[in-house]
Amino acid sequence: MGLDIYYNPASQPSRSVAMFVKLNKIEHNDKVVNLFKGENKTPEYLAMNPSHTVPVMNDDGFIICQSPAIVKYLADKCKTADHWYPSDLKKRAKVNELLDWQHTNIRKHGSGVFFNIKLGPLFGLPPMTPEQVDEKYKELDGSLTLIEGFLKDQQFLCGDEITIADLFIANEVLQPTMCERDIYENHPKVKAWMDRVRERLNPVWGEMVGVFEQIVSGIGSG
Ligand SMILES: N[C@@H](CCC(=O)N[C@@H](CS)C(=O)NCC(=O)O)C(=O)O
Repeated sequence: MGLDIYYNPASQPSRSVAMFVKLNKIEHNDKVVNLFKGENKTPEYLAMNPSHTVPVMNDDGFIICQSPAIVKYLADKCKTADHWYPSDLKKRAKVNELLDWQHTNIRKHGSGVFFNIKLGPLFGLPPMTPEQVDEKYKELDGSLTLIEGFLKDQQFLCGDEITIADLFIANEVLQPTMCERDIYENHPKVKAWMDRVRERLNPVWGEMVGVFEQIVSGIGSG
């Protein structure tokens, strides 16, 4: 028993949870779930999470299946450094605001580029038309412009200290950087912020992103 973290390094919310426990040295059991092999659809997994998504946390039988809820629970339970998920009511509300935003905005638009343009062809899907590709990048561009606005002149999204909002949003921004176009061209602040996040979270960031890159390079190669 103990704390089981079910995740897959190719999933953005999974990486955020897995990175958080590693960064904070929270004792846990890594349970990597292979989505390609349907390990998220076994009766045992579905009994934990009928929505068959990763990540899932099972803390001695207490199960949570949404990534931000997992990280907030662990931050409070393990009393991680206050900057991650501040106890100050207003600072915490700002972090929550960005976590809610990322789920329906940058997550949607970053995935829109990464899945349709990078992964689709690797899975044998027909290529998108140039107009469709432009449209996906335009949507992503809108999200990146909003992130530039959130950053203002701060080091991180909620101020000069890193929070769990940076962790989740950086994992979403990462994926479309693996496609052909330079998504930072008109967003130098986002690039500088991503560099800071990587620097702040290494070596954990680099290790997990490395595993993710290996998974992507293996797709479509038989
Ligand atoms: N809102 C969920 C999203 C989880 C999610 O969509 N996970 C994807 C991978 S990024 C997944 O497990 N997909 C497999 C499936 O839906 O069967 C969270 O934040 O935990």
